[in-house]
Amino acid sequence: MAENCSKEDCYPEETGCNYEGCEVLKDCPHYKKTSATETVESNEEIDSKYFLRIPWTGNTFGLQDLNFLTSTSKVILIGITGVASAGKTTFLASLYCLLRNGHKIGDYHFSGSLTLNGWENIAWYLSWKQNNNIQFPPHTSGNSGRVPGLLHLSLRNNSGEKKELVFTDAPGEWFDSWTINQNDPNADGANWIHQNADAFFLFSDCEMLAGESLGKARRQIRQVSDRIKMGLGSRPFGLIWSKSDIELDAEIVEQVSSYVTNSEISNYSEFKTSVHEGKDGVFYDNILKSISWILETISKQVNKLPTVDQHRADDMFLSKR
Ligand SMILES: Nc1nc2c(ncn2[C@@H]2O[C@H](COP(=O)(O)OP(=O)(O)OP(=O)(O)O)[C@@H](O)[C@H]2O)c(=O)[nH]1
Ligand SMILES: [Mg+2]
Repeated sequence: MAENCSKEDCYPEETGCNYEGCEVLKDCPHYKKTSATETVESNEEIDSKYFLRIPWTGNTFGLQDLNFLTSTSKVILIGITGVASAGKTTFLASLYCLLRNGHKIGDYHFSGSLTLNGWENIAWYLSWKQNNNIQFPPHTSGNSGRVPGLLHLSLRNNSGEKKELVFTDAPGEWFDSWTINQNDPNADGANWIHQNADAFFLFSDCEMLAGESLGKARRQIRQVSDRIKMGLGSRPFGLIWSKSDIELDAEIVEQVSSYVTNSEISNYSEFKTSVHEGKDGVFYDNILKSISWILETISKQVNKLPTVDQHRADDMFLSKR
């Protein structure tokens, strides 16, 4: 239920009334009238006189919006996981800035997004430097419910093949709760990602691992990786060494990496990334390579067509035995 509608899957403030198609919300039988919504209602009335509602706001998707997309296209949902402050949102914002500057993911280039506002909201911070210091997006808020904010990207290659990607931008607290107790209501969002994602990135925070909270950071990464590996199947699982501009002891890298891979993972890879480009742009390259790796791995997983026996190769109409 969004805001003031009594229907669970209706988000009138975001996408318009889903059930009755009401343009003036106060006419809708499902819309709850509270004193706090009086102002919204009168604004709605004025708005509806002059403006038409459109379904796309360009904001970060919710579940209802995802339905619109998945009903028409095959979508690859990429679960971005990791504890609070691990660098998840900054990674997404950096990816968007790279695409905005014309960089490609393998041979795919940016061809649109239904959540441009959502991307711009997080990338905006990286786009401004104060005294030559990068500004970071704010902490992702934990009260956004059971489903994470979803950011959409359309990619296209030179042969015209299209890929629709959706990234989850979830608060780290969800994964903290998830590692402690899967049935905790605060872990609902993390469970949703685990069930629905086609691929995962786990963020391993070099800053935390290099600092005083090494023990805690290492434990948290291990715990989230254990959860992800449960029922992972052949879904790609990438370990992102986020904030790789901060040097990490080789021994710690080895400890974390060997723990994550202590049981077999069918599709596993690691990438060192950062909001800083690194030597010869290596960290930016790795952001793009990580997504490319997911696309390649998933596209290899299509079933091979069985060969059909032919009665006579020279006569296609006699192809049945
Ligand atoms: N040195 C360095 N610091 C970074 C980098 N990326 C993020 N940070 C720092 O880490 C903080 C947290 O980054 P976020 O991207 O908000 O982390 P998050 O995982 O989205 O955090 P939650 O939304 O709280 O779950 C930022 O405010 C920066 O201070 C990086 O590449 N290098
Ligand atoms: Mg965040």
